[in-house]
Amino acid sequence: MKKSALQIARAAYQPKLPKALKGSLKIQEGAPTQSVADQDAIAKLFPNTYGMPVLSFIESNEVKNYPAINAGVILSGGQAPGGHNVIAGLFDGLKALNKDSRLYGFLLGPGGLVDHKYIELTQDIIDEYRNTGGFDIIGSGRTKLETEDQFDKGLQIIKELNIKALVIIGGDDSNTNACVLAEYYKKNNTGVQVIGCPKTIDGDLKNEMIETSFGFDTACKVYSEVIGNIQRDCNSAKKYWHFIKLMGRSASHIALECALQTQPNICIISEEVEAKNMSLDDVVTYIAKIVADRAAQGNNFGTVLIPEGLIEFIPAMKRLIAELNDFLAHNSNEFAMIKKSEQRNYIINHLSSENSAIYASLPEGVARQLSLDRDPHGNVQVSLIETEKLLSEMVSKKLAEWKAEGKYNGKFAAQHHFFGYEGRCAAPSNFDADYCYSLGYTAAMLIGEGKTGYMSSVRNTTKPADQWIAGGVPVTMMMNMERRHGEMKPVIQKALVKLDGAPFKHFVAQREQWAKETCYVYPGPIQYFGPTEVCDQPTETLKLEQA
Ligand code: FBP
Repeated sequence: MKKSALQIARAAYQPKLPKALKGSLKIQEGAPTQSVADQDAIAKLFPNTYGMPVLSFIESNEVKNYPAINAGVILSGGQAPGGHNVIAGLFDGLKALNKDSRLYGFLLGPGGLVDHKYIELTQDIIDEYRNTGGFDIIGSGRTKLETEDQFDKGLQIIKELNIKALVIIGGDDSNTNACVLAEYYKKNNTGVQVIGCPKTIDGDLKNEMIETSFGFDTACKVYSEVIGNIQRDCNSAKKYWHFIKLMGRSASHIALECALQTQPNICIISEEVEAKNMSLDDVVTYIAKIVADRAAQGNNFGTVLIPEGLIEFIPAMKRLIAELNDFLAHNSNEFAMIKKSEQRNYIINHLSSENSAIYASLPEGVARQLSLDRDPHGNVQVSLIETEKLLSEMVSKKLAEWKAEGKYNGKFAAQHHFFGYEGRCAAPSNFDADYCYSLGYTAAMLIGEGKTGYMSSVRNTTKPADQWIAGGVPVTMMMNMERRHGEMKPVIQKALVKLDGAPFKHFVAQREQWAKETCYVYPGPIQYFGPTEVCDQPTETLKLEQA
């Protein structure tokens, strides 16, 4: 493989570890835990893994002898920068426990476990991938690991390879499944441990014990670099409004973080739209008003950040999607028989009158996305909906009406962008390189200590890495019951943007000024070498949350 100069130099980077992971360690146990909600239901569904304590690793003088351990690793779901370092940390941690330990990687996601597709990850392979972006070391996939048949098929290969523990690197849905698997393997006395690692650029797998999911830092820095570049272009030519959709399936953490880094003229936060019960027209009016006010000052240019999940947060749309989800889950066979050209009418004729009217009013492409495509976890594939175009077209229409009424006298020309995939496999920032390596190393230590049903956790992350606190959090602690595919299921509670949280409040305090004036910030590209204040900064979100 031909390597770039940066790749070659970056391979030598030694990720920083928390102090406790640098030598012998011991476990400090916290008090028994409870799930975030629905305690009785979750306790009943997870009798073997519910209520375990939070664990922290601390330094120790005691030298322990660990047996050689064979472990398996799976990358699940969307790519996120740093996945390779989780695997490198896991590998180095297992070897530190016992040099004869071995690591197997299941190929292309959870499906690799079920279909018995794997490779052994040797020192040479691991060294090729240290500090690189991507998940290509073993590939990723979105197969949902949920049936006992799948668990049993997995167990066959686990036994064949003498694997003692499985590490699942994934988002909220994948870690939910990891927890179900841990419970199943424990209930059946298989002796197989399951450990999760918090991954997703979306930043929505976080709570009081998981400060951030890995990949969020790098992805936001990549998007902020290009938003900054666009803003400089925009401020130079002064003739376009740029509508920029940002990835993040549900929560608006990415949009908010990028806004904090770049100070755009407008940033929509889906959670606020929902809380204020705004309609699509309200969102359009809000944007159009700022465009018109800037035009009155002679500024016919600006930037709008739009979270990709917006559509699902507009209350009327949310009600429509909820009914559609239930309807499609219960009538999937009949629906599959309907001709493609008839599907839209079929849905219009079967929904309640309010939802039917909203559905019928949507542009063809948006309607098709809402009704047809779901990922294996039942999510609407919002990254395929062109919300940035939908909004700019509606803003343009509204401005034309205002012009006719004499309320607006500017020029409106729009450019559209979607930043998503280009941020998911970037070479991890120093923060993600260190954080991921520490998460993987921690997972190895949890395995060494015989734990199962835990998520690897590294806290105190706004401090230097030396002071980070490594340990484990019971996955059941993060769970609640939610309606999925028309049924109540135990799932890890998704962390949405908190409207009373410091990052959002900080944004609100400044957004009027950013809308009126031109206060753009240009963060520039991620720096891997140089002074700490340039290379090692965590996200603004993390800094504000931990302040
Ligand atoms: P994960 O939750 O699996 O990390 O994936 C997140 C994400 O990148 C979303 O931001 C985006 O909506 C989605 O994946 C896109 O999925 P796909 O890669 O299947 O197109």
